[in-house]
Amino acid sequence: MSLDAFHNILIDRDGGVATVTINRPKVLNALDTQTLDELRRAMLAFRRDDGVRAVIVTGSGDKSFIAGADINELSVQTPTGGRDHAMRGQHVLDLIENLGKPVIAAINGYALGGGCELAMACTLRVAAETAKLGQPEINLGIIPGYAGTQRLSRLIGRGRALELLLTGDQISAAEALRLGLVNRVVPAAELMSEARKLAHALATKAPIAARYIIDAVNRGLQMPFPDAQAFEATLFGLVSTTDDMREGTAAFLEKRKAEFKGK
Ligand code: CO8
Repeated sequence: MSLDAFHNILIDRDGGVATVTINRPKVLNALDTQTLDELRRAMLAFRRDDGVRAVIVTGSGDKSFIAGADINELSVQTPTGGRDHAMRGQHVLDLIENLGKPVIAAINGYALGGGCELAMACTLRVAAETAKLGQPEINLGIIPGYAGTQRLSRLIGRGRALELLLTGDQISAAEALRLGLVNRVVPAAELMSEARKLAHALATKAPIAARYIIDAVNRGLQMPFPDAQAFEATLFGLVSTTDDMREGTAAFLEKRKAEFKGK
């Protein structure tokens, strides 16, 4: 992937872990159309690249992860333009959610509106103690448009989601942890090292099993329970055909560490 192709995001590779940094510090890393498109292209490249086993998404600076969609663009939006914009954003977040490899949001500050929505599309969320999360759209006279109403209620439950959506309040990282909106909270100075440690640990796991787990959870949640069970069983059958299954079970029996190849 050519790094020159991007203006609003930075990409870093360290072994099997790719880190994407949203880099628009003057607007607290707000997502405009170009940034969303760059994110889309980066995610498609990661999906194709078998060498990428885990991805971290974070924001530049120490103040903001993503302060939402770019309000300069929202303020002049037409009804059809707004719908298209929302659908483009939803498509990019769907790509992140179903990348087939773990994506970790390293929430280094404000994760508001579209920023909180993007974090929720990630597989796991690690937040700095100083992070603030929320869906403040109602204060702008709008509603979330990147599926925040749906992911938030699925992640933390309908009642808690409605409270955050209707008040527009910002909550602390500690409160987000209590609600289940983030997985872990760490001191700000340790955020990136913790996120990298977690990403590298996940990158050593069996890639096909990781992909099927993400698929079984994400798609299974959209299905009636018996269909989801059948889907899980089918994926179980498929994973049983892999070299990684033979390697993982043999390594256990031989009391050694498994070396997964993603085959
Ligand atoms: N868009 C554009 N610019 C922004 C944004 C944003 N989301 N957030 C901050 N900025 C800009 C500010 O305008 C300011 O610019 P300038 O220096 O030129 O005045 C700069 O970033 C620094 O911000 P502040 O001076 O406001 O910094 P503070 O520390 O005082 O406050 C806050 C930080 C609390 C994060 C504050 O900036 C804020 O409230 N930002 C807006 C947060 C928000 O409402 N986000 C939700 C946006 S709506 C959304 O995300 C909907 C997503 C779905 C859209 C669907 C498509 C149609």
